[in-house]
This record gives sequence, C-alpha cells and structure tokens, in this order.
Amino acid sequence: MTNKDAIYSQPKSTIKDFSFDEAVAEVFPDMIQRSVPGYNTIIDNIGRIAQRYAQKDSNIYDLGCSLGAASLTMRRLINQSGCHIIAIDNSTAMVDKCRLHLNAFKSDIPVEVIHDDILHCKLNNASVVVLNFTMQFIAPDLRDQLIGKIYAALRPGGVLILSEKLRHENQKGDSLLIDLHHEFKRNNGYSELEISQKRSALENVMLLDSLDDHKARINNAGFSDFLLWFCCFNFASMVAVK
Ligand code: GEK
Repeated sequence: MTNKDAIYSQPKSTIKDFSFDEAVAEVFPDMIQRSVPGYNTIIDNIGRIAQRYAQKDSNIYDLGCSLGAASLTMRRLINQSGCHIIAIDNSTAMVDKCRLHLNAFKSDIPVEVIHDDILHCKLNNASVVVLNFTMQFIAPDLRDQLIGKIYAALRPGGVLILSEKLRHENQKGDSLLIDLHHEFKRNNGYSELEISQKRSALENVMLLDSLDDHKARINNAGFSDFLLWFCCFNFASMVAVK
C-alpha cells in the first residue's frame, strides 16, 4: 500500500524549495507515478537495457536511486555473472527506505545502497550507469563534470541511461508540453493548487536542459552513440554507449 502524496494539497503561506526529505520519501512512489508520464515503462525498460549491456564482473550504478526502483528491476533482469549493483543517493530519508525496499526481496545479485553525493563518490569498472531523473537536480555547471566522470568509469561498450524532464527550445512548443503534462497531473488527481505550489517549489532546484543540450554534453564526453528511446511530453529517456 503506497501513501498518497498530499504535500501541496493545502495552501502554503511560503513555498520552500523542494527537497527529498522524510515527507517526500514517505509518499515518493505515489508522487513519481502521478507526476512522471511513463515512469513504469521507463523503469521496466531500464532493466531490459541493463540486461543487454551488463558485462560479466562489472559494477552497475543507480545514481540518485531514491527508493531503488531502477536497482530492483535491474537486479531482477540482469543475468551476467559477477555483477554488483551500487545505488547512491544523498537523501538520508531515501537511502533508509531504499535499503528496506531492497532487503524485502531476495536476489543473487548484491545491491549496495550508499548515502553519498554522486558528484563526490568514486565510480569504476562500470558497464551500466543509470541517472533516472537525477541530473535535473544537479547544478548545471557541474553536469559536464558528472558525465565526464561516468564516461571515465564505464568500460568500452558500457551504457549510460539518462532520463530527464526536458526544456523545449521553442517557447510555443514548450508551453504545449507543459500544458499536456499539467493535464496528465490533473487526470491523476492533482489539483490546480497542488500543481502550482509544486511548480514553485521546484523552480530553483530542478533546472532543465533541452534534448540538444544533453546530446552535445554526451557527445563532448566522448560517447560513440546517443539515442532517444522514450519520450512522452517533456519527459525523455536517452541511452549513450561508450
Ligand atoms: C527512480 N532515480 O525512482 N547526489 C546523490 N543523489 C542526489 C543528488 C546528488 N548530488 N541530487 C539529487 N539526488 C529515481 C528517481 S528522484 C527524481 C530520482 C524525482 C537524488 C535525490 O535525493 C532524489 O532521491 C533523486 O536524486 C531524484 O528511478 O523525484 O523527480
């Protein structure tokens, strides 16, 4: 049974910047399902992509893992021997709950949950790296550095799976996608008040790049291949192969 997200349902006199605290971790599965179009499809296919690219005796990273949804699906679907999943998040509330989620199921593939900042942690011997809606919360001037670190940690033939909310270059197009996304949220039971208060809370903390920005950053890091495998409104998931 998941707890319903009602964090922004009542009027707030001041809207604080959004943070991944205890209250958010409590309702996170409901929040992300009702806010991100295609979330389940993306999670399921992260497992399927990881299954194709995971290499024997390598590390699989889930960066900004929240409650470990991507780690769980990868753990279920990867069939190479000697893989080790490392799930990292800098929110204590998320990491504590993530450990409980992962320990509730048994698996042959070990998963280590680490409380750390993905900008500071060391990555190595990777065949799969997942950034599922995490990079949008990283300061824009540090994003090149993060992608460079991931590229350096990947083995040749390894893959980065990058999901992000996108900013559309053209203003009319951007407005249409935002409008469709808000309709999606209304259809999932969020009120106008919830949508607008959440939007204000995210304004300073979730800074969006365009698809071209992502493509340029990934190409500059040295990846040999970049493709968009999922897109619904302004939500996309991309794959880059070293
Ligand atoms: C999922 N991937 O369900 N270091 C570590 N973690 C961070 C950092 C950082 N510097 N910045 C943000 N986070 C998940 C969903 S949510 C996306 C990811 C969303 C973490 C933050 O604590 C949060 O748990 C996660 O990135 C972003 O597949 O809520 O839209």
